[in-house]
Amino acid sequence: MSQTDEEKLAEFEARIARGEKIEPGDWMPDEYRRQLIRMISQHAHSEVVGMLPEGAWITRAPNLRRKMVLLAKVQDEAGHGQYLYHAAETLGATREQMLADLLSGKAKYSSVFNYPTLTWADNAAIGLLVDGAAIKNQTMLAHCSYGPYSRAMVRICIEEGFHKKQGLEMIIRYAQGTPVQREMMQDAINRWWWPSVKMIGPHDSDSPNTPVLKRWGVKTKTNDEVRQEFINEMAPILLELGYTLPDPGLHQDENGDWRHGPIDWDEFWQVVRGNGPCNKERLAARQKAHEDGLWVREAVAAYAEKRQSVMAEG
Ligand code: BYC
Repeated sequence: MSQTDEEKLAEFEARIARGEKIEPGDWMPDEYRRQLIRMISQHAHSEVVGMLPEGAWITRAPNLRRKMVLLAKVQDEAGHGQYLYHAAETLGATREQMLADLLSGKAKYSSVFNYPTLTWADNAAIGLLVDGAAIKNQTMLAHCSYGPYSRAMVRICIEEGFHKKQGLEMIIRYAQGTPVQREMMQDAINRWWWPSVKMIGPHDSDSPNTPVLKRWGVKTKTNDEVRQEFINEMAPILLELGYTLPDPGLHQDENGDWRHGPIDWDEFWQVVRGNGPCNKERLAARQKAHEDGLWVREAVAAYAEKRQSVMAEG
């Protein structure tokens, strides 16, 4: 006898409660599929757009070692985009549609990549703060209920760990460096602190997707919980190194948690809506890359067609 939708839902939720992974061919509620496609495709876009701010410094790295590290990091981000687009494809999303939505400006990607990288030290700040915030969120997502996303997150988190360490290494070096180096690093921290705090997502009271994502085991923590973990880790590291943070309200409470002051959410929503300092520049760069890559797509398609006809001829 075939199951009703209610029975299927009950079984789906029981599987999640038992800690089982949901796999691509399994029954899932339409809303679970929609939420995952939304989140995973936004995540993929963030990785690909996220290559741009640091990528701009590859030709200007201060030495060969730094250049090799940065090249490896940016290349990792391209790989993360690939895993994530594949994970979204397992849910029925097409690569063409996801890319069309990114290039037309319809799709969201992380707000944090819409700020400029003004000095070399910005790469250090991105490594520690942006990758650090991403890791807090992604370590949680590595335990998520959807198999392909959780497995992609395990590998991505390992690589992000290296990204964060290379950022921290530079931040430590500059703390011990000349006054000009320390000042350059402090300026980068001042500019990347709030975008990193905000990239974790709006306060729980303004986060419409969190309840359903928690119910179905995609998120296991709320945005504010992840943000608290991030600030608790970062504030002592940076203060210990002699840097300051651009938040006059930052303080440690009686439980040892580092509490932030008020967050300028209007600025965040402006960036999310496309009005940040670099939104237009980022989209233009992706559009140009897509146009420049047309001959590669055509060559791959022609090769595939030729191969198929040769195989058919026997
Ligand atoms: N930027 O209900 P909420 C990286 C949107 S890249 C823009 O809380 P949710 C790296 C949100 O989409 C890693 N939009 O949403 C790469 C929603 O709008 P829609 C980036 C944002 O999904 C290169 C609305 O606001 N990480 O590591 O429960 C170099 C309401 O929000 C943002 C990921 O993508 C934002 N920051 O929670 C270096 C992780 N925040 O879609 C590093 C995957 C929120 O309903 N994503 N919005 O129209 C997630 O974990 C979750 O989607 C979020 C938001 C925590 C980001």
